[in-house]
Amino acid sequence: MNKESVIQHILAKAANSPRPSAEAFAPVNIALCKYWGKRDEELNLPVTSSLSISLGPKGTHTTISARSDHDELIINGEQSPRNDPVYIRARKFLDLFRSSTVPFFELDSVSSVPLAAGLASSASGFAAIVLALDRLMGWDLSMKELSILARLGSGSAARSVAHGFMEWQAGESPDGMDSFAVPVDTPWKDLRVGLLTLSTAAKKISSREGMRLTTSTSILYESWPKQVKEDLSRIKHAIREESFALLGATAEHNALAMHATMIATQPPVCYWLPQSLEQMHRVWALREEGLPVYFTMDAGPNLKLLYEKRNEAAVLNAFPTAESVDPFTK
Ligand code: 2P0
Repeated sequence: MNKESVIQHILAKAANSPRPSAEAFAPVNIALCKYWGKRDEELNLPVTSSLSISLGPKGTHTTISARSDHDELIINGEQSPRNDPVYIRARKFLDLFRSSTVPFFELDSVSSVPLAAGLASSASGFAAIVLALDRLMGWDLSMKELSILARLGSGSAARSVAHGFMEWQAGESPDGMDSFAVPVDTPWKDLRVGLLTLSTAAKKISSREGMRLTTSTSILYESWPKQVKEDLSRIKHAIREESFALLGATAEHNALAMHATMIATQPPVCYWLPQSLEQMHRVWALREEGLPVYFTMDAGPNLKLLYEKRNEAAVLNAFPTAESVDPFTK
């Protein structure tokens, strides 16, 4: 099964009333229970389910227009050079949606997080393209279908088609029609995420390559699906009960378990910098002193702190460079 046939299947029943231009916003999402490993690389089908929280106003705003002659891609105000990997990936994704009525696109994408720095910019980027395309072409697709299309661009983009908590259900079907994200509809008004950016340099090993190395060579990967099953159920329980300690402890443990599987890869996939470890120790020390703060980390050296509104001042006092985000404002 390839991407083209999945798209054909989804668009076969879709409406079709193109307009000249459309725009959309998709939020960044931070996984509390991570996606790490694919069972199908072509369709970005995951080995396990995962669960994330979006970052409210942080994300990607994309304007897309139909063009008849050639593509025009502007990312963060810059006309990307043709050999830039971000540009190549976006163009390849757009290739999947060209038609005789709309052979080329003009895309203007502005992201409020650094590209390729483990801050999930590709997730909001691909989700925003899909949401904007849906409006441009007048497809009027369901959230499930939009999530499937976004997944074809980047796995984690499946979770960026809506705000709030999103659970990406792994599914079982080889065509991935049952692999999409659904909202976990429980707003948690007092939850906060602190972005502790230690480096914005592009990562040396892409998530795709990191996942490939981990699934094929890490001796610890065997236990990952079992870990996710337990963590996912704990996190869903924590969300239902608004139990912050359970949410924070499970999310932190899940992130560390994911990084352990990566580090046990040959050659090692280690996204941490010395500063990352230093900040982890600071979080643990603060917790020992009684401040309920936890962290999660993705495929990069930066920490995302988890805490509640009532402890926001204390967390920002301890981490003055952190940017505090209320996930449930837009
Ligand atoms: C996540 N990450 O659940 C995990 C945790 C990074 C660590 O999803 O190859 O950019 O496009 O499917 O989605 C980053 O991987 O990878 C990611 P592709 P993606 O957020």
